[in-house]
Amino acid sequence: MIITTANRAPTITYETNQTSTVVEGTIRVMVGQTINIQFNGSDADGDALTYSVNNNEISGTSINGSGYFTFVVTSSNLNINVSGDVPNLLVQVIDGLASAVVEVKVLVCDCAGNGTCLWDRPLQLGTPSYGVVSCQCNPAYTGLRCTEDEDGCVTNPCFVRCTDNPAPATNFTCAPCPSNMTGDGMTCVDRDECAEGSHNCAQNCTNTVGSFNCSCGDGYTINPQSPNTCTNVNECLTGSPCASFGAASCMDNDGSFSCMCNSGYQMNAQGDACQDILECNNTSTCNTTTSQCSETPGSYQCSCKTGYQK
Ligand SMILES: [Ca+2]
Ligand SMILES: [Ca+2]
Ligand SMILES: [Ca+2]
Ligand SMILES: [Ca+2]
Repeated sequence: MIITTANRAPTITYETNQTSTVVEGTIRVMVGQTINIQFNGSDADGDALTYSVNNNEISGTSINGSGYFTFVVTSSNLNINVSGDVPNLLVQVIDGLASAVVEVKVLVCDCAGNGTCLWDRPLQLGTPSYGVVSCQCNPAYTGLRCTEDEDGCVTNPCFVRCTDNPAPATNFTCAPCPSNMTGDGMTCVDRDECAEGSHNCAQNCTNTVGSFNCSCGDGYTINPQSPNTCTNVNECLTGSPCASFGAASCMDNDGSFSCMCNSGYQMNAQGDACQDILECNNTSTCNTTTSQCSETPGSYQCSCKTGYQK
């Protein structure tokens, strides 16, 4: 007599290894790590059991005959595309006729070591059952997976030229301000060359935006061959600056000129005119016994008194 009974389906349970972090039934793993799980199938009929992972949809997964599961988690193994169906990580045990299936929920952090894993949604890719979490990139990095060097020059922060600092350095470096300006490279303002003493004017300096101008004081004029230097003006060559002095001649000097009274004249007390020297006031000018002194402009004459001759 043959007794037949209906096949009873197997059951399956699992334990993650000690190193896996499991939160609310979901394994949290960093890219580069390996997940190991021991699956335990049992069958009330004592049938031989075979384990499998869902049709090899996910690269890097394997399970041996004892139910020991391995998943080498790399970026390329994840097999989650931006578009298209997201696979579920399913492990199956079959007794030849019936099977039991269990889903392993996995969230992966793939921030290239340059960011913080945002384990809470929104996800970067996939589903809450099998997905990649978003990254909060460290300041020097950007991109979905924090693999790109953030361009510190995007906001054009420099006055002249911006150079991005390569990660892991942050921010940017500004070229120096133009030589005629001063500042930190982000902000450049006109230099006051006159106030800071960096001008090369021989005499007077006047600041301008972007440069400065040289000028000369009275008695000097800008040297056309060297506009920062000043040359003496020869006032004696222009007009007759001593005309008001009368009998005077002009003597140029560096920065000015003087009016010198001609021979026979002397400067008056006010210093503004040449007056005739009254030689006859000096009794020794002519021999008063034999001659008569008479003034002439700029000189004098001794004329013989009656009874005398030269
Ligand atoms: Ca950068
Ligand atoms: Ca200036
Ligand atoms: Ca002069
Ligand atoms: Ca005289």
